[in-house]
This record gives sequence, C-alpha cells and structure tokens, in this order.
Amino acid sequence: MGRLDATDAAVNKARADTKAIATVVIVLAAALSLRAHVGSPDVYYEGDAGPYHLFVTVRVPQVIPGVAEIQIRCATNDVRAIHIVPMRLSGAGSNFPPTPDPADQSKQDAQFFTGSLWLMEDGALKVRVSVDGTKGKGELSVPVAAAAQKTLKMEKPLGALLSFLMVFLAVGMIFIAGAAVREGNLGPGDTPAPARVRRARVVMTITAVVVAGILYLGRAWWRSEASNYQSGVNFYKPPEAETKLENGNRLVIRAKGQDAEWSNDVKMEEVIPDHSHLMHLFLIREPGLDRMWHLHPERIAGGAFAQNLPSLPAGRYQIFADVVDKDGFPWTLVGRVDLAQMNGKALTGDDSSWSGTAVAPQVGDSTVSPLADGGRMVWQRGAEPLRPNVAMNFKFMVEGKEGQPAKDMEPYMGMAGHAEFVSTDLSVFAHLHPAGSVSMAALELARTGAAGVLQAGMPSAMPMSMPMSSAPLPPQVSFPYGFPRPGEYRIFVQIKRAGQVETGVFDARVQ
Ligand SMILES: [Cu+2]
Repeated sequence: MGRLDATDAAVNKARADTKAIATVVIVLAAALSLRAHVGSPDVYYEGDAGPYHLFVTVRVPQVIPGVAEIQIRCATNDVRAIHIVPMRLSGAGSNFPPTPDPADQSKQDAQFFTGSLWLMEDGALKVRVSVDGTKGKGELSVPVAAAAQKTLKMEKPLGALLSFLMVFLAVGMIFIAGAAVREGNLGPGDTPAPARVRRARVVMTITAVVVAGILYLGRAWWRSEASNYQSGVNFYKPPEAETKLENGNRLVIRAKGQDAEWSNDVKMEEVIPDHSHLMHLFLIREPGLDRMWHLHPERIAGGAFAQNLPSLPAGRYQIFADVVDKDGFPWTLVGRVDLAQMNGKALTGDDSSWSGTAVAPQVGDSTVSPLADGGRMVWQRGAEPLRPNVAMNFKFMVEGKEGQPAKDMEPYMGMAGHAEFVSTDLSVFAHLHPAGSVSMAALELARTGAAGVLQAGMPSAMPMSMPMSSAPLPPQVSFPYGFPRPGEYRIFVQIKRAGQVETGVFDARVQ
C-alpha cells in the first residue's frame, strides 16, 4: 500500500513540475517502454467448460520454472469440483497431461476456486480446466504464454549462509585430508612421525588445489546457468519492429529478433493467422495518443510485412504489431516511426482508425465516448477506484443517436468487439477480445491441440460471443482483464455497427 501511495505521489509531483521536466519524463518513459515487454503477462479468460461459464485468471510466474496462481470464478453455483493441469499448447506434449491437481473451493464463496501450478517450461502452454458439477462434466483450455520475465537476485541472508558453508566445507576438506594422512593409523597416545607430517602437508596442498579447482568449475557452471537463464529472459522481450518507408507511403515492418536463435525459432514466415489476419498493426500517435490506426499488413518476401499507409498527419507513431508464432506463442513487435504527412487511400476491409483529443492527465477518468456516427459508447463501471491486478469485466454499451441501445451491432473480424488497453507511457499494451487476453489463434490451437489445422486466410477464431445466425449482436460488449500496474491508461474499444467500425475511447487512472 505504501508503495502505491509513493508512486502516486511521484506521479503527481511530476505533473506539477515544469514542462521541461515533463518532457524528460516522457522521453525516459518511452525509452523504458522499448526495453520492457509489453507489460501485461497475466492471462484473463472467459469461456464455457461444457455447461459451466467460467472466468479464469492465470497469474504467470516471473521466473520459469515457477508457480502460476490460478483463480476461477464460476457464473453459477452448480460446480462441485475443478481440476487444473498445465500442458503444452500443441504437439505431442498436449496429448499426455500429467495428473491434474484439484483446485480449492473457497469456504466463503462456493463459486470461487483457486489453485497453484508449477510451470516447468517456457513457451506456449495451456492450463486445462476440468469441471464437475450437477450438470455433468465440462472442460476448457486457457492458453498461457509462459516466459521468464527476470532473473531473481539471491536473497542476502541465503547468500551469506551459502558462502559460509562453502568456506567451511572447503577448509574442512583440506584439514580432513591432512589429518587422515597424518594420524589415520596412529594408536591411542602415539605422535605422528615427521615423515607423515611432511606427507600430510603435501596432501593438504594437493587437496587445496583440487578444492580450488572444484570451486572454479562450480563458479563457471553457475555463471553459464545464469547466462543461459538470462538469455531466456532476453528471448521473450518484445522484439523490435524495424521499419522502412518505401515508395512514399508503403511501410515495411521487419521483426528484429533478440539474436540469431530468436530469428531461427520464431520465423515470421511461419506465423499463423489470428482472427483473420497474420498481423494486427496498431499505430498510435505520441505523446497524446490522439490518433490510432488498426491495420492489417500483408506478408511479403523474407518474413517482412508491408502496409500501404492511409492518409495520416505527421508525427511520431508508436508501433505495436501482434503476431502469433507457429507454436501459438503471441508476440508483439514494438517500435516507433516518425512520419511526415501521408496522403494515402481510404481505409478498406477490416482496417480502422480513430482520432480525438489527447490524453489530459488532470481530467481523469472518462466513461462516455462519442462515436463517429453520432451515437456514443458508455463504459459501465462502478464508482470504486480502479486497482491493479484485479480481474474485472469491462462492459461497454453502444447507443444510437437518441440514446437507445444499438440494434445494428455486427461482428468485427468474427467477434463482438476488440479492445486495446494502452498505458499512456506506452509500457503496457494489451489487445483483448470478449474471451479475454489470450490470442484467438492460441485458443484455437488449445482446442484442436495441433498446429497446421489453421489455413492462411481462414478465420482463425471461432466467434466466441457471436451467434451463428445473422441476428444482430447485443448492444453491450465486455472484456475480461486486469490492469497490470498503477498508472494512466487509454482504452480503445472497437465494434462494428451497420457495416462501419466505431471506436470508443476511455481514459482510466489505476491507483
Ligand atoms: Cu482483435
């Protein structure tokens, strides 16, 4: 609690300071954002396990192997038992699960279950949730992108204890070897012969050299393990999006991996379609986040992606480009590009854009957003302040010009809505759907258990919240999510009505 208050105070102080300092803060924050992962590792998922509707949160450990915390809220009170087990998302490992663990049912709240799972390996995993209740059995799988986020430092007392033991054992070994030679076959009361004393000294010297050698090799082993682990941490940092402008307005994006191993493992030539597209590219103008484009570049030769830019004003744009690799692991390429005024074609297909006012920190939270068609979108949130790491359902109501609930909602790329939660310092970016923070391609892999089921160009996501009939969707769309940390966020909510994509934009301060 103290830390949160301190952070808040620091934020307020920074605001009160001069513009020059504010600029420095922004530049610093932007620099950090390029190094950080895109800042939202936990998984929020909402879906059906047979007849049971569940809201699942997976708190991914910061280190792998590590313990993931699982929370499951059931929509109904007919669930008796839940079992959870981690598995690989696809491939052979997904067919041979270990024995599932029972989740604990809360004593106060029978609809709430919790459990802990060891995640032993990194990469694209899933947590299989098996439900047993009065309506029989049900099952669902939640994709989890398991990635080591940092190397933990050894705690000082433990380090001190281990150092002491090391010295004690090393010195002890030398003296034991010496004593064995000197006094090993003495009778009671005898004194060792001078020759034995001399030999014992030689043996002790040799032992000291051997012990030093063992310690040296141990240190080398420790360091190589640590550097292996660190390279695992680096592996999962968001890859850099390298950009190049060709022929005036053609933006070419290339993933610059951390190293050769990354480029070899995560081939852009093999990324799989995620809700109808190989890449979802978001261009957000800095620093006010007052312009946003959601585009879908085509893959070109050599694993690069190309997008003919629409008309857009000059400025510095933050790039977030979502792709899903062949194993179902989601990556967000992160970059930045300075663009002059662009004169391009009108948007087509699933491409969409929004323009509005810049974020104004003093103004605070907003819950009503005017839509381009004259209607509006309302964020139905309670009065209580927003807190980090709290799983919530973000509900948005779409209204027509006269304030009536929209009756012409259509699926947009197969779903009722798409939302982008972006921290104003650009260190957090999450692209969400009514099913939550998992990628739709990973969800499909979790269901089918095998890669290669998806064909390029085929819609990858079975519409979750969309009735298969052509009846209009309900006017309300919701997204399960939790803010990863305190700060200021801008939320873009994209829906489609009467053939037109509309974007509602909301500002939120998380305390
Ligand atoms: Cu989407």
